[in-house]
Amino acid sequence: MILVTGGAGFIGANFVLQWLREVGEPVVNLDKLTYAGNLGNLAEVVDDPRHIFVRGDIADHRLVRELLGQYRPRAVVHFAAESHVDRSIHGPEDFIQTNIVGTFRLLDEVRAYWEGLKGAERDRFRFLHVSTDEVYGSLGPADPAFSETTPYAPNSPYSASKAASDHLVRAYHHTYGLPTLTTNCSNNYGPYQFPEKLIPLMILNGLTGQPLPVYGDGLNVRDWLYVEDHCAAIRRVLEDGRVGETYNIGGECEKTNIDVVKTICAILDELHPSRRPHAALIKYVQDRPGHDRRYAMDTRKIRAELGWAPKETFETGLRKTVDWYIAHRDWVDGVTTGAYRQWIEQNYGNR
Ligand code: NAD
Ligand code: TDX
Repeated sequence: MILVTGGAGFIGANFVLQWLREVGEPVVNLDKLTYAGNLGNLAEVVDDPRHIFVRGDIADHRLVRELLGQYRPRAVVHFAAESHVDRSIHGPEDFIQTNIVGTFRLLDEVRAYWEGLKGAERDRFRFLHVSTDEVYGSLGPADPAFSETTPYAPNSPYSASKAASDHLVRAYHHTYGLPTLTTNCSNNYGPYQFPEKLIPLMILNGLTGQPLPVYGDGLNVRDWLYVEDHCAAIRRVLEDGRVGETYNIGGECEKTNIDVVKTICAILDELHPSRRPHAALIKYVQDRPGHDRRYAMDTRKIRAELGWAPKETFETGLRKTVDWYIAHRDWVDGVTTGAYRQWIEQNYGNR
């Protein structure tokens, strides 16, 4: 049994689905179902007895203690977070509460649980913390990619809150010996991503003929990774990563935002032709405050130590993603009309 937090979100849900398909070990999935959590992401496993869903907050000491005591997981994989940079600029409070206070409370309960384990159970226990490349700050055009020893320099309330959570995880290892692992990953894309993030927003706006808002000059650079490749990397780190270490994960696939948007437009022109080319919808808009210019990940450590490498290229992954959004109109409608939210409140509102 493993305990996953945030497993109804984009990456967490992809992880749970891949885990049940390829590993098969049961999962307890603790998720608060914020606006970003969607049980529709887990429809495939709704009747699967290996998946136990619990609606709740990682900051709820008592609930976390109960779940650890009841299910006795051999590992905790921690995805739960507020994840959107723009939201963190407009309202940082939730980011501090979940990403910092929530991670702290979770760590504290996990520490007490781990300290109570004995022998082999205690030796094999792991706490894996899922984090981001944004903690390292912003690169200039000629700077080398971020490595695991790049100093932290977060620039947004989101990245500052993730950096704080990374430091807490580090401290729990160094101070209490908790067997932690931290992964820092670049920008993900793929199925089930909430359409506030660049790629699904552009796909859905393109499909419905709405403007494609590109921030600033469109030349900010991100390093893109298909979500299934990220999930596979997390599994490798969980199984064979060295305790106390951090591992950078990324596609080594740097693209300017405008390139990404134009590539999406070209795929849409082919798969969903319209009267005018989709690129005519591109609209340059006001820049994000404090917008980091460039992220790039040096992934030599995970490749050399754990033999991980991405399977998808940007071209194959992006095409699959556009296909997925076109083929899953029900999911898209649920997310865009708020129907899934109503369903969650009806089914989970009182728990
Ligand atoms: P997401 O916003 O899609 O999902 C977050 C999930 O966490 C949601 O299901 C939400 O309901 C849940 N959650 C939020 N607050 C909670 C709380 N207090 N208690 C329990 N559950 C809570 O995020 P994502 O894009 O899937 O990101 C998952 C993790 O990966 C995050 O930690 C994020 O920082 C990290 N990450 C994301 C990316 C990316 O490109 N999306 C890249 C690198 C790292
Ligand atoms: O409408 C848009 N127009 C635009 O130009 C949006 C939503 C974004 N952008 C730009 C901003 C970024 O340079 O596209 C780039 C990607 O933006 P986001 O999808 O918001 O991602 P980013 O800010 O890079 O952060 C993401 O990657 C790292 C995730 O949201 C984080 O959770 C993760 O840690």
